[in-house]
Amino acid sequence: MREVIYQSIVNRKKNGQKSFAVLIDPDKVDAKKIDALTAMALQAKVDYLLVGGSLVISNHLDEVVTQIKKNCDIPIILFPGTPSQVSRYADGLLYLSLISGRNPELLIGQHVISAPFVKKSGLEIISTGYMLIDGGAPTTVSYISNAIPIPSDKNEIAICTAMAGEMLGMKLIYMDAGSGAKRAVSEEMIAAVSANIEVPLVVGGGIRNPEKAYLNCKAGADLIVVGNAIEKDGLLIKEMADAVHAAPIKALKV
Ligand code: 1GP
Repeated sequence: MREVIYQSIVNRKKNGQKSFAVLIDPDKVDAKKIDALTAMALQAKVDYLLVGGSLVISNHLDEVVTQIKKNCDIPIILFPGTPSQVSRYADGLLYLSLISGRNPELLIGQHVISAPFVKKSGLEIISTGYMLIDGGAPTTVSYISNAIPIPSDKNEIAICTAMAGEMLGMKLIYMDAGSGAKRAVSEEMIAAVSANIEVPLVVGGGIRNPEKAYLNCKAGADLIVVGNAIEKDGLLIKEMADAVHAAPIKALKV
């Protein structure tokens, strides 16, 4: 199986470079908006574009992906909230298992049903241990997943969950406070988890300013994902990307 995107994430981590991804929700964009977003993303040297949402209502995922492709060569990684969110026009797909929850459907059930379809897509599949962290209020993903997020101050639970995910063979660990979270994942929790795993650590949910993106990287995040804040203010793309790319290599020791 291809590992181009994954290897690029790993290599960037090895070289001490932090990565920045913009999350595009297909429900919230049209062709004009995509053109503007991709132009800004190229200019800001965004590393990856994630496409997906917990509840995609519109039925134009293929159009969104091809429209992005028309304008730019930034790798497109699907971040599916449901098994139907697969487009063969993308480059890769985060194959998410909600390891922080105890809902068997999201741990393995939906994967069994969608496996033949996902495999046939030809996309680079990146096995990802997805951990939902309490962000201060219910988010779409916490409601839809019917799973209790990890309490935001329970660093030990987060550490053990991430370690288990890594030992089960997951190639990325993604800590998410949920899109539009009131409170982003704390730097303390990021540092604690990052000190205990070797695979790249993705962090997202409720990151609203470049300072927080920078501090998350300094604490040990390898890939920062921002959606909402950028939907509200496109100019943040460059500031966020610069902050992430300027972050130091060494994780804080806890
Ligand atoms: C959500 O991590 C992503 O799954 C991004 O969250 O939209 O709050 O930036 P925001």
